[in-house]
Amino acid sequence: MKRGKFITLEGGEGVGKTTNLTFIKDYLQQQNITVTVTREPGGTALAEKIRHLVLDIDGESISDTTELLLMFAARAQHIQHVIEPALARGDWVLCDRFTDATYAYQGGGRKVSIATIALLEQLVQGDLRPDLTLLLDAPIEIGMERAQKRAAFDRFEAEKISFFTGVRDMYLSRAAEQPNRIKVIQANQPLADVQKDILAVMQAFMIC
Ligand code: T5A
Repeated sequence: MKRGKFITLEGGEGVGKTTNLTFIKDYLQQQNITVTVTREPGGTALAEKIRHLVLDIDGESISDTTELLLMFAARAQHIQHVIEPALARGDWVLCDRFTDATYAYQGGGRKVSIATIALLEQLVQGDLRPDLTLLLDAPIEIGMERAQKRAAFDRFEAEKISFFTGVRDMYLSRAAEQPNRIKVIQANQPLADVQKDILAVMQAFMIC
């Protein structure tokens, strides 16, 4: 069985990852590809419990190290129980956030050392890296405005603008370093235009 491809969606708060995940899933299914759709933190029962702990705005305060380890604990479980089995049986895995989010939020936002994140990435993932990452990028205020309309803020969304500036800068600097894998999509356009750009990236990826 040919191993599947691993595609991730990334970006700041409210940029449209969840909305466009469905669009990409539909496109892949039209190409007769079996798709496993999942998300981080989360994707298994245990990892979803960790998600609840890290997003809960009313829980006890969480240290930066605890937060980092919880993200990777959830990821280890997710890789073992969902991502690797799906790729091995030939599914394409479409994941709403992955380790680029850890570099952006814990590295760029919380200022945790990049070397520490890289160490945990190697420990938890071995050689597993996404084949393609779509980074939806929009000015912070636009994403926050959309997120605010949709639901009450979680523990990350309640952070200051300087935190999100660090997140966005880290995402964009990773995209500049890894242009073959990370494709930046301008997410502050009308949805139809965002999806036109996503489609162009997906079509180019399919013929590679
Ligand atoms: N996290 C995660 C870490 O800190 N470290 C990690 O390692 C990982 C994996 C997870 C949180 O955890 C943090 C990052 C996050 O803070 P989440 O739910 O995955 O949380 O992330 P959110 O960004 O909070 O997800 P949202 O659901 O808020 O945002 P989305 O998915 O980007 O946006 P979406 O699709 O829900 O759209 C938001 C609204 O905008 C509209 C949609 O209809 C919706 O109402 N919209 C548009 N409106 C106009 N024009 C467009 N082009 C639009 N696109 C979407």
